[in-house]
Amino acid sequence: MIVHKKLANGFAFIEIKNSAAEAKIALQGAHLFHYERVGEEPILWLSEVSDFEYGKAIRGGVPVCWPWFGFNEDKTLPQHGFARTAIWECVSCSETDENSSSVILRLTHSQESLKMWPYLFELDLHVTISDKLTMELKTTNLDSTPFTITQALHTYFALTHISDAVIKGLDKKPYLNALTWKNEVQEGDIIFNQEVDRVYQEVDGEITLCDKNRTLHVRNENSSSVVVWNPWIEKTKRMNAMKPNAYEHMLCIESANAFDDARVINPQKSHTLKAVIY
Ligand code: TA6
Repeated sequence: MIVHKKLANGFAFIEIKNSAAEAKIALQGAHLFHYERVGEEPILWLSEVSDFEYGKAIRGGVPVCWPWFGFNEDKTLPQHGFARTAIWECVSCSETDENSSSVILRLTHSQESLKMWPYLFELDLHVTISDKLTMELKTTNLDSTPFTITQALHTYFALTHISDAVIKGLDKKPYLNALTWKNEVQEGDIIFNQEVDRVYQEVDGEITLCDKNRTLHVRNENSSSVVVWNPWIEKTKRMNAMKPNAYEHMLCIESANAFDDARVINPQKSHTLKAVIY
């Protein structure tokens, strides 16, 4: 079942249900904000105090950071780009079988986007909902000149408690510590007892998130960078749409093309960032 719905304030989203899982995707930002496999707790974290109104990014789920990750050189432009607060169009909905549903949402250049980023583009997010969550973010250059993007599928995972969380698969990987702007190297598994904001590079394998009652895997394609973020106590207090204890129950593992992993896209060519969560 794939149904188009609206909240009382007109905020539009798509609700997907099949025999394997259910999901919800807002047209604003093509923002997947709910994914839950039958018989399990939700896999994506969603703030209890998230906004659901046009112009404000949903806090949680999978924000689409595009066409830049982090801050733009022009600091008047929104952090993590403009795609996540733009209104996308649903161009395809299909139910492959009783256990798998697929939607494609599209964003193309507009007068508004050209003021912030002077290129002609088509951006598609293809989401497949089954016992796996597959997201493919495809950028096509419709312009006559190459452009460079950085991007991320900024996935917020739901946790039983941050003290139980362990990330495996990044051992010995170099990372930029966004708290100190120093380059470091990961030693062993990642555990959490403080704010963590790291951009890992040279990532070429699967990442495993071990929680108390569940182990999840993230497999990326056409990406060699992964961002790991937990705001911990003090930064959570500074974040909008997060309750003070939110950091205890969320952890971001972001499938990215960020920093050194920026991608140049030539005219009429495409690049697809793919993430599979299972
Ligand atoms: O990906 C980590 C990060 O860049 C953090 O530094 C924090 O800013 C987070 O993204 C959330 O950013 P947002 O713009 O969604 O508030």
